[in-house]
Amino acid sequence: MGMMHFEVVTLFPEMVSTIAEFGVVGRARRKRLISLDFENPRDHTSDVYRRVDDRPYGGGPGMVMKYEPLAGAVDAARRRSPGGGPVVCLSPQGGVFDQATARRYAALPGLILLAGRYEGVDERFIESQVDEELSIGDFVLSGGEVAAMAVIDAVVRLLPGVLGDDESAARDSFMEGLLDCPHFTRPEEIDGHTVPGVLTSGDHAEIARWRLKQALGRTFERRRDLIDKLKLTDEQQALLDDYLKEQRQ
Ligand code: 4G3
Repeated sequence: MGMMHFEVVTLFPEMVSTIAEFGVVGRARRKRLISLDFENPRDHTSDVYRRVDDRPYGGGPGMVMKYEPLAGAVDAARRRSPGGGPVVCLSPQGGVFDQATARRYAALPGLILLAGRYEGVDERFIESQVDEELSIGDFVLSGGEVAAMAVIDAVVRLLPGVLGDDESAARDSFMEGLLDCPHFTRPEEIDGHTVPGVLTSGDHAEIARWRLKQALGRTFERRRDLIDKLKLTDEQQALLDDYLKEQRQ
């Protein structure tokens, strides 16, 4: 089983490297299930000021990342990537990242993530060297680093051997495409708040039905767009109708 290799092209490698120390991603790296390396465009400048950005043609506010330092950095990252992999630029102009994209990336030998700063990247570099532009959501960040970290985390969790059996990201097919059900842990009563009785009943079939019903109800209430994408089975539709009926009582 080949380890997946991540390269991040960034002006702030120390910022991104923190994810490789902690939690699930940290453990995956220590187990050699992934490798993570960085390339700084600043190390691919040839002028005395080590300039990585410049003013935009046409005028206006902000700065644009220069082509040449990015080209040098991405070339170095490609040379280090054993099985290759696409160059993905994190940007608000990209298609929106989702679990399906995470699954597609998890099947690749590697990923080269470009985390831009300033107002963005010279468009000629995107046209000639970038395979995909990707956004983690409709909001603006000061740089692509936090977005790159989100993508790495979501992908690493899907790699074989990364999660243990009880924390496995695999969800049964009934729950796919739905928001998660509510969770509770000890104590059974706290500040007058109790745990739904079904969860302490020991009836595992009834617990599974309750969880699916909650997942359907919460998804309907909070994310109608996700429900509309699904083709509910007769059983799921009945559970959702039950949930909505109980809410109205
Ligand atoms: C513009 C990604 C801004 C162009 C990056 C990079 C938000 C996201 C930036 C560019 C970002 C996101 C840096 N902000 N929603 N800022 O994924 O290439």
